[in-house]
Amino acid sequence: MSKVALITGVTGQDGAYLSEYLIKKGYTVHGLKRRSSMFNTDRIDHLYQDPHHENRNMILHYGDMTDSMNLTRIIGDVQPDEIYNLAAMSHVKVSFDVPEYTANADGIGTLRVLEAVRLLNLTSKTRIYQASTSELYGLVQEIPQKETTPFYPRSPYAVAKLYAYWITVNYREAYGMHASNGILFNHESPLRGETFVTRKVTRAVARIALGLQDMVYMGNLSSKRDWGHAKDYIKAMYLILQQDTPDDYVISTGITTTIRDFIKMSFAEVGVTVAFRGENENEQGYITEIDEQKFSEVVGEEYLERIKERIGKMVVGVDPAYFRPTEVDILIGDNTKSRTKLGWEPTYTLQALCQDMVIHDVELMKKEEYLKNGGYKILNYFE
Ligand code: NAP
Ligand code: G4F
Repeated sequence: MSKVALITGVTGQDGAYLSEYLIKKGYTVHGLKRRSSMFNTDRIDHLYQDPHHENRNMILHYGDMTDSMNLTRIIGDVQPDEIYNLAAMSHVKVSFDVPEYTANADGIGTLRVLEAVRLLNLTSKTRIYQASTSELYGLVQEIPQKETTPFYPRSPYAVAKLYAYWITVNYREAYGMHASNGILFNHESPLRGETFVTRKVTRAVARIALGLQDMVYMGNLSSKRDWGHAKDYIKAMYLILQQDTPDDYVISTGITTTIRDFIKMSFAEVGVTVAFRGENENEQGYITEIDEQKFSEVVGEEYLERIKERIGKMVVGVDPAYFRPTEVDILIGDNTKSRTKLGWEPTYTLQALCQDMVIHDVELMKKEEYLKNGGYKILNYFE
């Protein structure tokens, strides 16, 4: 009998990689998808099977984290061995705009899942993974952060996730449920949402290299993040649920980098050297040099003349509109527990991750429809 997993947030970055990973392991994967006016299944289209297909191993259900009744019905119908609760309004800056909704979906949504499992008498059958976050550390109380570091959330998103973290611990202790938190530090990939900082940068680098746009406006360039590859991090989620006893784990690389340095690394992937001058909102990044051979190999010789005209010109500016009311200045995780207890370790370096994203975005932006439409799909618009 194959194992049955239910993934909330199946259409997101992690949901897509995790679905693929579990299907390869022989699981039947059920995914919770909220209704939208467009399909919004781009990340999982290659896995989706038509309902008329026999013996499907990927099945989608309409549902929403804000609707207890549908969650309870779906969990009752699916009788999952494992639930991966990944659904969330996951953008920190946007959570300041929609704090009540964020609390409902990210905080109470987690309670709804746990309570459904309890009410359906599935506590001894169903294991639960809760997508907790390094944002819980916020105004960090210790460097690096580990499982015992006190939390100090700095956004409505992080406060909602704090509730989700503790309600997961509480259900584990109160009802003996196999419910665990993965405290995941930032993880990125070519599937990352376009308004998170790494993807915003790699898309912009690709478009600037191809001459489709002149520059990009960013927010705080000095904050530091511990970035890993989502493909590594979803493996940790799986491992957490395979343990005999439930527990909470930090998943991180242990290396932290500024946004500024990630921008430089991303331009370097296409052979473009960028230097910064100025401070705070007056800081600017401009092109100082071009490695013509590298640029030609990665982007294409036909784009070389245009980018050479940009030497000495500004390609990165700062717009305070992207600053957050309260910022998380530095995140760096100590992954000793996950290494020793789960046997997990990251396989991608930051440079390999950056290269994966930049090359993907160069190819994406070259596609005819992006060029035809100008590809102006929200780069500088939101967050
Ligand atoms: P993501 O790409 O933003 O995906 C979020 C998923 O949740 C999407 O499928 C989204 O559906 C769904 N969703 C949002 N609100 C919902 C609602 N009310 N009902 C049902 N589904 C809803 O996020 P991710 O990067 O894959 O992250 C997965 C989880 O890990 C999230 O809980 C996030 O907060 C957490 N996390 C992420 C990171 C990271 O660095 N990526 C680090 C730590 C923790 P749509 O496709 O319809 O929008
Ligand atoms: O990429 P970000 O938006 O990610 P953030 O806020 O760290 O949150 C992500 O990681 C969390 C794990 O720690 C997850 F829980 C959460 O769901 C999400 O996936 O921003 C990273 C940093 C911030 O300091 C931000 O101020 O980049 C800075 N930044 C600078 N300019 C920018 C920009 N962030 C965005 N999104 N856009 C900018 O233009």
